[in-house]
Amino acid sequence: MQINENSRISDLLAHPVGHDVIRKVFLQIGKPFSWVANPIVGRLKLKTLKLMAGSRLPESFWTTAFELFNSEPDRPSSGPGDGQATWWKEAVFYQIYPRSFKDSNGDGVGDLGGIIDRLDYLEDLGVDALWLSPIYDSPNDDNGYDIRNYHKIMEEMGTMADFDRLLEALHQRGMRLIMDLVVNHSSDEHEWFQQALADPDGPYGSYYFLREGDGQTPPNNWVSFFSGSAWRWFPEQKRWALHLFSEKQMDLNWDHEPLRQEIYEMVRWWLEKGVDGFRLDVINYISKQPGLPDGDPFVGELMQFYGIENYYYGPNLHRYLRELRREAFDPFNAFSVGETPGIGIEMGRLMTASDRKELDLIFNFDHLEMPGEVRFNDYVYDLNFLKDYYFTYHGRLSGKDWISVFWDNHDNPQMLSKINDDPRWRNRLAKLLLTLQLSMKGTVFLYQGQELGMVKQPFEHIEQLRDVESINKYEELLRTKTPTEAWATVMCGTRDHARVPMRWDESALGGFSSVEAWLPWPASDSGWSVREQAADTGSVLNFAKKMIGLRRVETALRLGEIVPVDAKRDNYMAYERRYEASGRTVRIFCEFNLSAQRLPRKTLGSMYMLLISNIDERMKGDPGLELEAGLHYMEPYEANVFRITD
Ligand code: ISL
Ligand code: CA
Repeated sequence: MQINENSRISDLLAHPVGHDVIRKVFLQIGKPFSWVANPIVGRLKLKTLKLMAGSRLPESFWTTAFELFNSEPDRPSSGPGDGQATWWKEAVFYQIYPRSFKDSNGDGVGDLGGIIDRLDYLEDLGVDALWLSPIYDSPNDDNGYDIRNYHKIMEEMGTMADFDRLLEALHQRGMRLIMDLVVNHSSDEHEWFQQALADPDGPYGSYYFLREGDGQTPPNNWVSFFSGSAWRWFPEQKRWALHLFSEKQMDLNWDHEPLRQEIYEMVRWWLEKGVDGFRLDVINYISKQPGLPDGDPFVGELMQFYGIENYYYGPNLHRYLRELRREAFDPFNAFSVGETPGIGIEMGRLMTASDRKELDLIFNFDHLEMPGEVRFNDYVYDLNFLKDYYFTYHGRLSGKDWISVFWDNHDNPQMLSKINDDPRWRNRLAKLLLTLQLSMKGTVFLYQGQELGMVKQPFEHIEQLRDVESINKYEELLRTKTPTEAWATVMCGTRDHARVPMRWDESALGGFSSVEAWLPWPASDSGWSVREQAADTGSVLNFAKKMIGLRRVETALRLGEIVPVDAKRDNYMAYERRYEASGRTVRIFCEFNLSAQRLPRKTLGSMYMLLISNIDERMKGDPGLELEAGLHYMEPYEANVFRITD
């Protein structure tokens, strides 16, 4: 069914793209989605809505929206899954940002040798698989997300021999490795782009988006995620080149068949080496609207990035993903997780349902900021929102769907700091977050430092930052704001919070390197290093190990159904994980106080056996008895996991 002016809001919400776009718009403007989801509003026709919105939503917006909705004829599949066991559904992944993990040769930059040195640590932590942020040859304009040579290891990271050693060592330990695949763009220093510049009308010219011009007006109004126009002018060639990210990250033209074939061949080359899969950088951006039309200004203002509706769910996206899987991933039975900014629940299902043969998983980002907020805003994150996100998400999935569970990575300040930066709660809240993540249904992706309760950094001025996004953003803000205001904004959202080195010990250089790191910590953080925490039974690190271990032994935590309990209750989150095995149901009960206040609660009976708690006293003595004796409240940020016996 086509979506048009005569469609009702309920028709729109039944449409995967319609549903996700409307949900996104409500997130963006900070209004509750329940407003449109209500049946009375649902009966309204879109033309009524159009009338009500009047000039606030220009005609061009409606044209853009209808085109986007109607570009998707498919509906997410329903019904049970194929019941096949797959390692990646049960795995705990650990993301390493190699520059900041461990330096092995004293140049201040983390490297492959450093990761090899710390494999015992990772194995002991209990993680099953590593994801490495890019380690390929790169001029490092965006720390390796600008690749110059896909077949070579970045000099700072080591050699191909080091890589082979790492892969072998991991496999010997029964662990797996996935690489970062950055193929929406390449570095401007990549040979393909150099060839394209040498002869823009030759074979490599079509590998990119090159457009003739006068150097004054870019071909369209699209903007870069790293500030300014998305077009860079090359005076010698008299051409513009498209770059959605930094001006050294040139977008590749996936509509050009030879380019796609080169990419598939490169992916096969790595899979032949034995890597177990890939995380695919901004993979939903690879198919651009033909003709690269201007972005709608209304959408541009709303989403903060002009042009985005022309490439975040492009016309050939599904086709290219299927081709990539068929040509490269499937022959090796390799795993894929797509990084997909802007993709909502239903569109995500269309990219990952097991019968669609596209990706295995995606990263949906809708939970990382509260409604109406962006990463650079100063606000407090409310865990009730995270609760609603997961309950809603799980409520919409079928047996063919599976999701990723994450909230920290190299692009985002730590969730822990966004929720409550009072040092009093750091230990307990870090443990709550680990308990929640590791008892949630879905594939867990931990980011380095989460197991230590790492937090945002007290950077003081822009010279301390290295990230191209932060530096460009600061420059851009200075045009309209004072330096103090500009700094305050950058400080809230800078990706460098997540990129400072791991602290291995309490020494000044943190045991990371023998010299000052490429991105030093602005302050010391006594008590929170790996060495200090390893020696402390109450540490976040030891808790993380226990919780990962619990997930490993409790099948219900990995594969069980998730059943929300008292879902409407504010500041309280609880669910059961249920798993049928040999005729009986294993039931695990997880409960969380989402606030910094005590929370009254009903006494749990003796059939609740405590498995883990972030309140040490709860774990002493006979947990069953103590709970029966009357536990009428939960402590601030308390998190418990019980087995329900009968
Ligand atoms: O920058 C954004 C908007 O503010 C993000 O939504 C962005 O699209 C997303 O973070 C993309 O990230 C990935 O690709 C980038 C790289 O800099 C990031 O580190 C990587 O995770 C370009 O390759
Ligand atoms: Ca090094």
